[in-house]
Amino acid sequence: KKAAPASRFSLTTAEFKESILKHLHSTLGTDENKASNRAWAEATAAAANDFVYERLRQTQKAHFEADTRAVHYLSAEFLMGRLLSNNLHNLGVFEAAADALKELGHDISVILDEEPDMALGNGGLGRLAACFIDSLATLNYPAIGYGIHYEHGLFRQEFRDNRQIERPDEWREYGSPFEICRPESIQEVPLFGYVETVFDETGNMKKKWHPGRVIKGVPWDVPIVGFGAETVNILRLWESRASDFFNWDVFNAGGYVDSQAENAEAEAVSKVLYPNDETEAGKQLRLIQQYFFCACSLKDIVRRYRRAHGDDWSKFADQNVMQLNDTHPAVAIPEFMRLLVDEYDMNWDDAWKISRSAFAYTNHTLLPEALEKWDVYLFERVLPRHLEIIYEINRRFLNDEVEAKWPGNDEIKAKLSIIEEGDSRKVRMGHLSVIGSFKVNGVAQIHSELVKKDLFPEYDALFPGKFTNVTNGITPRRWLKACNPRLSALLTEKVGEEWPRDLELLRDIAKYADDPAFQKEYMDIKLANKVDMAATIKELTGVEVDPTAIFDVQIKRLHEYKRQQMNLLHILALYRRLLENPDYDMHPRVVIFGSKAAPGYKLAKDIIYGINCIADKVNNDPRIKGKLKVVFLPNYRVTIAEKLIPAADLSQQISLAGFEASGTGNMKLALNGALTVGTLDGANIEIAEEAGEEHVCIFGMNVDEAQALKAQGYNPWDYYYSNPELKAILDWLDTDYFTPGKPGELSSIKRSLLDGGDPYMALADFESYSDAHKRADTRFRDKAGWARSMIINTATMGKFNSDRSMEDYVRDIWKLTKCPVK
Ligand code: 26R
Repeated sequence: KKAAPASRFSLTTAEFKESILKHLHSTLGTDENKASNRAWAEATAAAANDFVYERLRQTQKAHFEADTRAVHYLSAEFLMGRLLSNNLHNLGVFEAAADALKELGHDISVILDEEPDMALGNGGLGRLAACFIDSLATLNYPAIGYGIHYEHGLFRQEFRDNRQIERPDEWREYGSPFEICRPESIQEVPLFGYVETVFDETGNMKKKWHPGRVIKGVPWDVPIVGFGAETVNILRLWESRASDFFNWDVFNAGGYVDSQAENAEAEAVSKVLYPNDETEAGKQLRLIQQYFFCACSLKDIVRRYRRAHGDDWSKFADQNVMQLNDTHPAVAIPEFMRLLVDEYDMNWDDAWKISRSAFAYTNHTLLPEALEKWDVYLFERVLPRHLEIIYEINRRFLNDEVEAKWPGNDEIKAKLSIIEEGDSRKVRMGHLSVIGSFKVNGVAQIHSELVKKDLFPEYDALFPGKFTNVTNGITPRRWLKACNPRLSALLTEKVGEEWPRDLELLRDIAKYADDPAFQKEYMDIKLANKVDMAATIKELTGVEVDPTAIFDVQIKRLHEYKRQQMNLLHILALYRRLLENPDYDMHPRVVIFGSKAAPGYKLAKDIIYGINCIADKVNNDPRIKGKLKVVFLPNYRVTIAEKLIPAADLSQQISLAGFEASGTGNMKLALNGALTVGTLDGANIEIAEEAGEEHVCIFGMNVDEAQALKAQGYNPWDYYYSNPELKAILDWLDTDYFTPGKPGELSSIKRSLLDGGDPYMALADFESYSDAHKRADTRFRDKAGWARSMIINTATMGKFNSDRSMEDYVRDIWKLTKCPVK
């Protein structure tokens, strides 16, 4: 049997089988009679790598020879998930591998389950970076992802007595077949110390940084296989180590033990991913992490440029663009200036011109607490020369550009300054990023408007045309083809096999939206996915759920602005209605959560606890006859998302309008057929536009209404006193109904919504939210109407292909040309 036709490798099952066995013997050093599942997985990965490395070599050769412009995607996070299944799909050999393993007596899904997730990211921003590098490789663009080789990715979540506890993630405890160490490209990174002013032979003033420490960055390359495997790009992740160079003195002084302590300190830099999502911690180690990977990456980029162009810097910005994934890598801007001015003796104006033509910045959040600011004293201690450079960037910006536009206006200067004055002076990384970039983009239409209107209005006036939008996207390879094989087969049968590249082709299935035979096929697939998911739920939580119930899904990081607490209130409302009237007219429903809370975010953890306690009560209450179930899946991650998304009926996207920059889970769920219950926020607006309002359940205040209510003075108590159901369920939280013998354990949730002022106005939107769920329930029971809506959702999500996002970036920002690889 031949492999799937998408493959450039015409490979028979027998050949693949032979290759797996060969690697089992000669790469893994084991034998088919005693090999563990893990060994089989590694042998399969090694067999795939034979193809991956060959295409990697060809790609690097083509890029070197063409010497084309490339994008460098700088991101502190890449949330890759598992790689083996994805690589097999993109190589076009998934079927061959499955058949080969089967003949060897193994089920490929069991073997694939051996692989831990590569969870080097928190959520949306990190997963976006992973989708983007998939698309860039698929579209044959020269691109490198640069990031941090965290030893521990996002923590593993467990529940103890219904509360979240965090355990270390061990994704590479016993090595990984998906990365290649490149010691030949190690970089040195200076830190701390002081700056000396010196004068050269011609009397020019120069700054000399005497670092207090040097650590080294070791690059690990993860091959990124484009769909069809024409291009294989790389993701280069830097691991920190003690510098041999630096440790030499210590060794000579006989300080063997001290040198071990130095090793541990240096290794701490890339040891663990900060699990904060949307709240800035301001820790020294985090700033060092950011500087560490930017410094390594820039030196790598400069080395590659100089290999081709020597001392001629005139083409640097023609050959290179550096995209900043949020402000986390913003320190790359002063680092690049330092390289040019201090190390390559360029004058400031020329250096600034090159730098400002080479950086672009993506903003992912408007939340004030997520906008990075560093204390000046901390910055000065860690990066003394960079602080000077930032001051100089700022001085010139304020004196030349701001002064020219608003002469003598000190108020505006204070507002636009990179330095925030006050009790403690701070470096504003967002301002630095805007000033130092040639383009700034938001991640969905409305978000990009708000970036201009509310976050950076004066910058928009000062730099017309700098601000732009690129709506996010998701890779249809992972988020439909690989994760939903049943639906994928049906789609391929109807529209052919090109849809994973050109998702717009799925529009064609809209013509079957009213065809009863197609509706049945589509809904049978949804049901089969739900049956599988029900088994997974049972296995992970012990809860039995009915696959014919509505699967009502909210999966995302836990944050007040995302309003999981509003979902919790709705569960209580349904439960109460069922208790008051056992015949309450609703279709059985399973409310499913997947979410991690930042370890220091008390209220978020209380909300998880609350949902788990309510789940215990609801799931075991015979009075409601199984009509309502609540499931909180532990340790939500990419791999759980891949299982759950194909099984979802409802997609909850319920942030307060104006706060969710885009969302990308919303796109994945809609593509797999789920109907959005959502606010007019982020990309929900564009999803509703594409699918048509009648195929989504929109509720709540829009951005203007939410801003107006806030401005007019929002009082949550008004809603508490005017809505008796809402009052009853909030008061319920003060009792011990869900925490027997321990009243008050859920009170913090109520308090945050009343005394706490309900900052995300959940109570204001509650009634409209509850009505949206009633509409969803009614529509679900209209079998044909529901099938039609699901089909339309799948058919109309073409816009959210991350390939389209990449083409937008290429056209408006990066200006790349494709580099075909033989
Ligand atoms: C500063 C630090 C603590 C920090 C802040 C915020 C660390 C990480 C974050 C995560 C943010 C930036 C994030 O993931 N934002 C999400 O980006 C997605 C991709 O653009 C959006 O879809 C999503 O709406 C947004 O919340």
